[in-house]
Amino acid sequence: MFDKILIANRGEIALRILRACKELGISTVAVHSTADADAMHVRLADESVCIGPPPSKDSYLNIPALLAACEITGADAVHPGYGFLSENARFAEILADHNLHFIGPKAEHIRLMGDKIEAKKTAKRLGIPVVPGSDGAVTPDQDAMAIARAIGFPVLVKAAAGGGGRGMKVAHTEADLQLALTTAANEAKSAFGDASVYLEKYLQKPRHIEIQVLGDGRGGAIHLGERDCSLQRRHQKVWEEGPSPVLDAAARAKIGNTVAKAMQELKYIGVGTIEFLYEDGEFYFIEMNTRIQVEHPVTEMITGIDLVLEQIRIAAGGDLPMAQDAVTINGHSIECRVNAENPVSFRPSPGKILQYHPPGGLGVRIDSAVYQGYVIPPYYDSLVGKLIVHGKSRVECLMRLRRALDEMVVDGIETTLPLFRALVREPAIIDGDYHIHWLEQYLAGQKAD
Ligand code: MV4
Repeated sequence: MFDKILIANRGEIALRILRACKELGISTVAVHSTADADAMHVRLADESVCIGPPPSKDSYLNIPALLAACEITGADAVHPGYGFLSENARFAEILADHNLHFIGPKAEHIRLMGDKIEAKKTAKRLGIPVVPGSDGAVTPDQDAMAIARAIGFPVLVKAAAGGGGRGMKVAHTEADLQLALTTAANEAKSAFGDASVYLEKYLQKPRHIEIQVLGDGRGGAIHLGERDCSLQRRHQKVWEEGPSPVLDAAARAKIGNTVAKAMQELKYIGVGTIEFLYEDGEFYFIEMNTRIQVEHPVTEMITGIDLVLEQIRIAAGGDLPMAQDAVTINGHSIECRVNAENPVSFRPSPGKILQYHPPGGLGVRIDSAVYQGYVIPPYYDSLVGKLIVHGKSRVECLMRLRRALDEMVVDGIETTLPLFRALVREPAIIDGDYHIHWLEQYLAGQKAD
């Protein structure tokens, strides 16, 4: 087991990792920019190192500074959290070159899943259902039209190096296709340095359902059910829940076992999330994330498995916590990402938190690193904290969420709490009857009112 873990992140996920380390008896090194000197994870870590000025490129993305911090403190492993360097294969390799352990998948798997074309080819080879589309990259001069006709319009042009919604263009008709290809390729070239694009059938109103997996790196892998993340705004998840309101046990077992088997074949190590679009009872693979995700607490609440603790144990050579048939989905969990943003315009609202009262009670969890008097810096994401609620059923979970939201106080800055107080009372949400475009249509309707 590791003696000392350097947490190469900030905010709530740094605190989350720190908690798992403490429960494993592992000492912790916090790193921070000058803007985060008063951050909670710095206060609670055994040691802390300032790694640079506020801009991420000069601090949390500064690999030489992170290596120096490992050297100074004698850390033997690094946990990247999510975002920043968490899916940077080169970082994983550099750590290995310095005899430091990267708590995450093998660099080859990070690289593989970072290329959306290779990821899709691998998924298909491993028996995971994928969206109908081109077999690899298409070039504007290549007969992309024939491929698009075979798929059927509307089609989506996607950047191989994209992901998370970046570098996507819809072509509704043949006339649109050439422009969509050229625009997507040019944008991909300037955004990612790689102009490769591929085609997919455009699914009009799917849900976003992702499967959590855990692999031991030796051919063992289990799935831990799904999270429905369809409520998004501009590709930012807002409300995530598990299990999905539209999946039954048979559908869950079928797709879960398909994914677990694929991870066994890959000899995948650590946590991973396979993202699907789900429409008319069919799953379509779109991407795989090779990191711990913001919304991991939803899975923890319904399975009772501490995903970050398992991530660390498995990285140190440990076995999976249980066999697949011991994984049970108990009750229902919903996570709301409370951001320091105006709830209508979503304009960031950094500043000092004057009053902070988190809700409590049975089945209520707050993953947050803020406190009364904390100043939210303008340099990073605007997450105040994640309100995660669990109930024996979705109805009980919704009622508990409504109570917790009404109890929560964050004064001094604007937050998206009012949005969640409205959503939890919205009939379509109460019925679980929504898709990936539902929230933006709802917000547009609010603005129109
Ligand atoms: C799609 C799609 C429809 N059809 N692919 C957006 C980000 C990345 N995860 C993939 N995304 C999409 N891929 C096909 N073939 C619609 C989206 C999409 C989306 C997906 C999940 C959650 C929210 C979304 C919002 C807009 C578009």
